Amino acid sequence: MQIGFVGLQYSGKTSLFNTLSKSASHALVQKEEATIEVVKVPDERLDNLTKIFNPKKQINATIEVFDIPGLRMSEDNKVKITSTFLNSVRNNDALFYIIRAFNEESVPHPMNRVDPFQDIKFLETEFLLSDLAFLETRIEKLKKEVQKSKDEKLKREIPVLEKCYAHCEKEQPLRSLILDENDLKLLSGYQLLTLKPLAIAINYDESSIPIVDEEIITINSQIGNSFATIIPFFAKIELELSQMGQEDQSVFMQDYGIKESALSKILRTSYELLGLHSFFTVGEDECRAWTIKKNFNAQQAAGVIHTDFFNRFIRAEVVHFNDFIIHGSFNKCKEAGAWRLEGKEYIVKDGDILNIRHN
Ligand SMILES: Nc1nc2c(ncn2[C@@H]2O[C@H](COP(=O)(O)OP(=O)(O)OP(=O)(O)O)[C@@H](O)[C@H]2O)c(=O)[nH]1
Ligand SMILES: [Mg+2]
Repeated sequence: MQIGFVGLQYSGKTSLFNTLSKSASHALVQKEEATIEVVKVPDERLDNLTKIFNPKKQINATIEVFDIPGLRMSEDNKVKITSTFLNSVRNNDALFYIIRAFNEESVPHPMNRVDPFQDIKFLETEFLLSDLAFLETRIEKLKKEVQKSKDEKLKREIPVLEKCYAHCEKEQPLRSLILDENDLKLLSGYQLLTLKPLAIAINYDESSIPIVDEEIITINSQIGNSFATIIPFFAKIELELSQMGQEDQSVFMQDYGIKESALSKILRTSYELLGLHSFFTVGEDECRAWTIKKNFNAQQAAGVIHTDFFNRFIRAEVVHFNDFIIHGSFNKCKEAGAWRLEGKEYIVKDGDILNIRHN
């Protein structure tokens, strides 16, 4: 799963990116000019399991974060979207607009303003235009092809694309269009930008901390029904925060009145946007968190561990993390009836500890 940081130049994308990478793993991959990093998802439950099982290693779930260079002013004094930029944006499962709300004279804004709402609108409009242009071309091309080939499968695409086009024409992002599973499947290859799950992360000054909740309410009402989650963060102080030990961090956050770190907000929001959650496997060798879609059944979850586990699935032994902590061991869980054998249709819950029986 990959999330992308998208925005105008100097909005704080790399600063935020660095707060994530400082506090996490360091598998740094350079891709063209943009940077991708594999970020460990912190999970206290997994830390607890590691304390109990004392395995050789702990493996956290990971998520890939893509820091895309921002849009800048070109020679003709306009901020223009480039195809390199759009291609970088397309490559993500979910987008985070990183929006500037901090004032800093030494850092220019490409349009000489500090106005979060206008910046959000700018990005939304550009992405809508990109989707519109794509849909228009695609519909035209499909119609010609269908006329020639009479291909029924291609023919079925046309009304779905036309529905999308009409929605974009009303200046509404595709995220807000009701689409069924078939529509979504058909559209999935197209990487439409306004269909991607979206969060808007706004970068405030530390002096704005006391008024940030109000600010977010205002911006929420300004953007209306755009189906995006808005989260505030404070790049400058959070960078300091990410370099501290855990205890200092909590003292520091309390002093500043920061309720949750940017890292935690970004990862939590990513899981929500993408409809993900975690299950665990435990043992002497490793305690590990695995990421799955919320509707995955036991067999699909087993397949995330290993394709053989999917193919040769028999049953899953299941104990929920909370029960495990209450009872203290698998045997005690069995005695208490908190240990279960589930078949492949069982929908795995967030925090389940699984052991897959296979042949
Ligand atoms: N005062 C202040 N400065 C900030 C804040 N966030 C970022 N900056 C500064 O703004 C400048 C740009 O920050 P970056 O994080 O590099 O911005 P970016 O979005 O990655 O920029 P591009 O990659 O060029 O698109 C740096 O000098 C930062 O130190 C903030 O919250 N407050
Ligand atoms: Mg940057």
